[in-house]
Amino acid sequence: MNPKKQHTKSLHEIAGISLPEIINSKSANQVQKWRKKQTSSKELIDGILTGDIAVLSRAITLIESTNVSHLAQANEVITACLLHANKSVRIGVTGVPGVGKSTFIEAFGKHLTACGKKVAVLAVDPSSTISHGSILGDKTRMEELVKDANAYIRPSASGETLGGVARKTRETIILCEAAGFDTIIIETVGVGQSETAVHSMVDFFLLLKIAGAGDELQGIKRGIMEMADAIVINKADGDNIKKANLAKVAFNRALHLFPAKKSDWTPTTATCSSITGEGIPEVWQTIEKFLELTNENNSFVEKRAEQNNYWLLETINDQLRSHFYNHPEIENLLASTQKAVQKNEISPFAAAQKLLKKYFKD
Ligand SMILES: Nc1nc2c(ncn2[C@@H]2O[C@H](COP(=O)(O)OP(=O)(O)OP(=O)(O)O)[C@@H](O)[C@H]2O)c(=O)[nH]1
Ligand SMILES: [Mg+2]
Repeated sequence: MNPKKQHTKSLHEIAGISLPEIINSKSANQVQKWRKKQTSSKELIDGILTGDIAVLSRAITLIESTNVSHLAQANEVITACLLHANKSVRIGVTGVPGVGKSTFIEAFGKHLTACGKKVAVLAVDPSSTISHGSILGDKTRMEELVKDANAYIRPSASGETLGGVARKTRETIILCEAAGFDTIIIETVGVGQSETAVHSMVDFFLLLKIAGAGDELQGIKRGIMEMADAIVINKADGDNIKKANLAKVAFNRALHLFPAKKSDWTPTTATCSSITGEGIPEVWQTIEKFLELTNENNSFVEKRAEQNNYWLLETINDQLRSHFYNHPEIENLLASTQKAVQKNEISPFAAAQKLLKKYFKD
């Protein structure tokens, strides 16, 4: 800072409460500025709407916070952003660990930004809810996309429950859309309940597979295939191309056995290589066709409305459940009641009734 300016400034300081010399006034100013930013919803909202990535990240951190005092502000920001969201396509990418989801998203994301799109990549990672880690490692798999000015990558939120993590991701989608991202990609690992959660927050659900030894249909959960709008066989490169094409035919045949989708969309199958980039533009063409159809027959907006309703009920269920289990008296009684039920001293129904009565009385 200009010493002269500093001198003048100090003239206005009230004697006795000036900053100790040991504090660097520049960093003190920065901290003050940052604190101020943290508390102002307006600044967060304005920053998001102008596409300021640093502000967007700060707002997402606020959403992810478990501090109850942040909840009201988070809700204020989300509500303001809602008006500006929804002008996007949300794509879910799932598949077993190692199938190449992150590598695919890197290639696909680069293709999209080259087409002039703004891409946000989020994740719902059930393992991070347990380990409290996040799939930060993915950022290293998305080396190119991380550097892309038109892409934003946010690792999975950690949390107590999948429901909680999913809710945060859904709210993060809204903020990203308000910040001008028109394509939202959500990666989730193909195990457990996370697919259902992701399926209910995206417009298009993409299942990644790799070719096996002709037994690809085995071990694949019916529910996941039923959710898929497209099955893409990844790693169709080198010696794998022939096997990938065979797998594609097998999946295509299997897909026809499922009932037609509400949207009238017929799920497609394709092959691609996330390493060579072969087949990647075609995946986007498929999604464009999907958007054309679902916008024409209105199923796009209908599905989003249904999803909103689903998340309303999900959130209520989630919060009621956690309020019940975190109730101090219930916490105390639950263990002894469980023991009594196990020993057949009381029926599960009668025991549940007793606990619920206790809960509702308080
Ligand atoms: N040959 C080939 N290898 C690929 C392709 N896509 C991904 N891989 C490799 O497969 C491995 C796993 O890829 P990831 O992108 O990390 O897979 P993932 O599905 O995101 O894995 P998780 O996040 O652990 O669930 C990496 O070594 C990639 O280099 C591809 O199209 N062709
Ligand atoms: Mg990954």
